[in-house]
Amino acid sequence: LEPLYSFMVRLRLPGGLVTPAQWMTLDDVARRYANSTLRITTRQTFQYHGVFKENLRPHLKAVNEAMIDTIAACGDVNRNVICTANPHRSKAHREVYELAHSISTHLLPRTRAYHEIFLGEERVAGGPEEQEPLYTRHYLPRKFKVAIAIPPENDVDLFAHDLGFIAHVDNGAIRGYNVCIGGGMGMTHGEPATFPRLSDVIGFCTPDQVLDVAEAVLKVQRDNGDRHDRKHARLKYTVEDHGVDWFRAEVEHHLGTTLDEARDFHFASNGDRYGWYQGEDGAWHYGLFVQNGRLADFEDGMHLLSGMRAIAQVHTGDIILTTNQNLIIANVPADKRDEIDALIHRHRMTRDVTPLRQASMACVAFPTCGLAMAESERYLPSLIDKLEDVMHKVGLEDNAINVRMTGCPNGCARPYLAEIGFVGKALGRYNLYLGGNPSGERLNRLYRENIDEPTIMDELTSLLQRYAEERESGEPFGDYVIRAGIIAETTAGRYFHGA
Ligand code: SRM
Ligand code: SF4
Repeated sequence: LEPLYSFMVRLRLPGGLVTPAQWMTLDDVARRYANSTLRITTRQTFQYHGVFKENLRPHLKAVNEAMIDTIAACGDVNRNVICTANPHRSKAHREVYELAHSISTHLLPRTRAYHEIFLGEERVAGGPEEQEPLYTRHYLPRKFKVAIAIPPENDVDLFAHDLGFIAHVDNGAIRGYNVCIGGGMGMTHGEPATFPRLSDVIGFCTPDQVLDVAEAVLKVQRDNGDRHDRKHARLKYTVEDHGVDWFRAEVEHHLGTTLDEARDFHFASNGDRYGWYQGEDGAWHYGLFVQNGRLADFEDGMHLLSGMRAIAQVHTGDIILTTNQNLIIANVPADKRDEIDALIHRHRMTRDVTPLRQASMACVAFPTCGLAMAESERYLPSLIDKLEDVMHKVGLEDNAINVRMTGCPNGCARPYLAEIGFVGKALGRYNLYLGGNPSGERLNRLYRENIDEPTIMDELTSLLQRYAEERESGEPFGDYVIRAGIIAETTAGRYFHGA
């Protein structure tokens, strides 16, 4: 008798767009082959949990029939390419969405193994001659992540990824992209040689150079990344070891040309927009808050899964996932808004959600993540309840403070960018980090180590009270704690653990 193996399935969905017809399939698959939930991830795609081994093939086949795959969603390859959400908002948004697809396709492994193993394609013996043109025989030293942002929005946390492109928009048209290299979040508790790092801007390229630049950066990492120590194998350490100038020179060597001078840019926020808003062409979009990305029919009557299914049945636009684990019902004609509103209402898909909760994010952690040291997705909502009470008492109920939690230091919810970050150490115990900023451009720093909920509440109650009394007009919490001397600013990843 075989153990009841159960899998997680992660889709490749560059830019996070799903048509209503695809949504129906993805929903069917969740109910038939998984645990009847859809989980929006921090990389703008879906994960399924609880897929039993016997259901794995039917699951992937069904998804494939909806023109979606899971290729390179995991592994030492280029992962799901993320971009500022919603191609229907403007011409520039459409362009970066298409670019996310192009980069994903360009950097996709060529192997047919996926089709052979999961989709029933005839199996062909591989051999040394069957080499990946880009990845060659040994693939990359480690995962590789690409993000594209359109300022002033930094919903993708542009500086958290191995490679980032910041669109330079002039008169509504994208003239090119600042190129950023060397971001990453993961670290290991107690190992200061591992640290989160923000990427560096190394220059500017034109839109038609982007694929070549992406390929060049990938190749520099492929050939120079550390293949001996997986904890030191991400591109961020290659940049730390060799220097930013060396890395840029290597990229330029592959390109056969130099990158242009970086352009100025300004990011205002790394959050999402909620409720109804209009795009450039007048069409409407509805940003729906999905707590920690979990779409399910909850026992308290909030039926997010069935509600979205009902919406997909009547919706004529698209549905877009965001990198903050939320979704957008996009491209809604004005005369369809009431119908969508009625469905949102009928399925109780929104509540009075505070700005604090809207700005919160948690990774999956227990029960499915094998690397979790503490709860995250299942715990953060109740901690937010308590923090909401404090916010209310000190008169901050209308304020958003970016709160993120992960069950271990791998950083899947990008907690080291949060104004208040919690990182699991053991069951019920977290490291508390302070000092990120709401535009996702500054790392936070460890404030208290290995603390339980009563201590978390004591610490944050007094800090929030001080913040309410002492903050300057418009000053975000993350800036305040630095100005008030509560925590020192982290100026670079290598100083994350001190100095
Ligand atoms: Fe992650 C591993 C979940 C985004 C850094 N991540 C995992 C695994 C697969 C655990 C494992 O290896 O066994 C988790 C599966 C949990 C489960 O039960 O579903 C997991 N990561 C997630 C998701 C679902 C978090 C979420 O709640 O949304 C995100 C799915 C991404 C996707 O759709 O592709 C997710 N992971 C991230 C991010 C954020 C991002 O990409 O923007 C990071 C930090 C950025 C970075 O890569 O530096 C991240 N995940 C990691 C790491 C640490 C990597 C490192 O460099 O140290 C691991 C562990 C590893 O790779 O060894 C990991
Ligand atoms: Fe799992 Fe850790 Fe990622 Fe959370 S941060 S999903 S606990 S690997």
